[in-house]
Amino acid sequence: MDHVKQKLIEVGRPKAELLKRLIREKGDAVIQNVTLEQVISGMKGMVALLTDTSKLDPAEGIRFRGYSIPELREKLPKLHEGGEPLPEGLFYLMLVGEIPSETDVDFISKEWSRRAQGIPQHAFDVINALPKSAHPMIQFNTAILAMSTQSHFRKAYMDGMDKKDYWDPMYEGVMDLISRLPVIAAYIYRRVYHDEKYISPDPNLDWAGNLAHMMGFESEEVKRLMRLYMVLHADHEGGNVSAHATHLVGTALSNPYYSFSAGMNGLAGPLHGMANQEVMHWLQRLIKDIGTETPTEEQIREYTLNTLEQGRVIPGYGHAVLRKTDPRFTEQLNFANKYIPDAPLIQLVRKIYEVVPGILEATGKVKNPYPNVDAISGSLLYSYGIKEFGIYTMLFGVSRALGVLTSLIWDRMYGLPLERPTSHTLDWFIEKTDFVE
Ligand code: CMX
Repeated sequence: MDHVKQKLIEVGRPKAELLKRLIREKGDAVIQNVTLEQVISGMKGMVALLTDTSKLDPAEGIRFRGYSIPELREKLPKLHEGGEPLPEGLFYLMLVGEIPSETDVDFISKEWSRRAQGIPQHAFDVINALPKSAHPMIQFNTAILAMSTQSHFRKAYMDGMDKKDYWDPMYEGVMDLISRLPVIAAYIYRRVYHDEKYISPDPNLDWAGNLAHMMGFESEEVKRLMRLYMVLHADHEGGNVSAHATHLVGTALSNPYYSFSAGMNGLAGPLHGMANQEVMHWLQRLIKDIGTETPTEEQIREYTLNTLEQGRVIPGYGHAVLRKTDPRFTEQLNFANKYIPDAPLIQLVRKIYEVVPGILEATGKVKNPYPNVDAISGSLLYSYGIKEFGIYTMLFGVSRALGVLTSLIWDRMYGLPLERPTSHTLDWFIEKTDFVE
């Protein structure tokens, strides 16, 4: 058994016992009252899930196992002095709750590199069967489902495995799946945008560096950007659409491929991960309509108001939980300010940041007028030469696997049951609230 798995057992078994005791002794404790508005407005703020990997504070932003993003950038192992942390280290942290050593990170890098070689040929065949014009998220998700023929979990279930051991084949499947996503994503990228000129993985590279390499970007700068991107998008507690969908489907004991695929279908929505592509369309139209890459604040104001008047949202702004600027936006802006301060799109992003929050605030209804992670991520990728917007959500998906699949292992470690909330008709809500029509 590998040492990461061994560590997971040491940490996981006592916690699973603790949870059982907690339910036994405190199962009838009331933890929250729920209002009608909460139910109907997307269950915002309703406590409904157990997720250990990360926690989102509305005012402070995300913490991964208690560590803020600046703390992660300081403490997680890096390949180079002053470089970005390796996503492998964040995965370890989310999985076992401790900052990994360089040896741990090196082990995961090598393990993922080894497992990535096992992608079945039919995963590539199903991608090739789709038209190149199919959105990369369609191709990505189709390949994810196709790879589920190799599910350890399904096999172990059919073999009659004891349910307290479900986490084990889940771990194996998750390690396989995460290892293979960069290969699949790079394959789709090269297929759609680079005449099917594929680049083989380099077993000596780290997970994110290898993704950049297989996409055709050899510079250390792009690899550094890819490490940052993969760390920043990895997890955002349990209630966001991609995490919640992955978890929900997993509670039916669906294998990690089915579960993650559900999450990726959610990520492909424009209010969630696809917002990074929407932002680029919005910026592109803004530049075209105004006729310059350097519009004035007044021109941005007018353009923004015009978008709102058409009943559309300003992509990259707002959040269901956060009530301040997303620290993932700030980290990316800091990165851009350090390495590419004069890039035209970065200058535009900065200017928009000065104008849009005031306008959204003035509507009186937008609860968070500030930018989220998607307001800058595409501009950053674009400025480094990754200009094909269509793959931005897929890159988000590769990263999001780290968090949601780690949670899936923990769901089985905890033995969480089938999720099955109750629904009611409109008449029921009317009656329940003594509403007079
Ligand atoms: N532009 C215009 N209107 C916005 C807005 C924005 N950026 N953000 C919120 N609003 C509107 C909502 O549409 C809603 O309007 P109605 O009452 O007319 O329906 C109102 O303000 C209240 O919404 P809210 O409570 O502030 O926001 P929600 O929790 O309902 O939605 C989110 C959150 C992210 C879907 C929303 O802010 C949005 O649509 N933003 C733009 C899309 C985006 O950037 N999504 C990416 C989020 C991060 C991620 O998951 O990747």
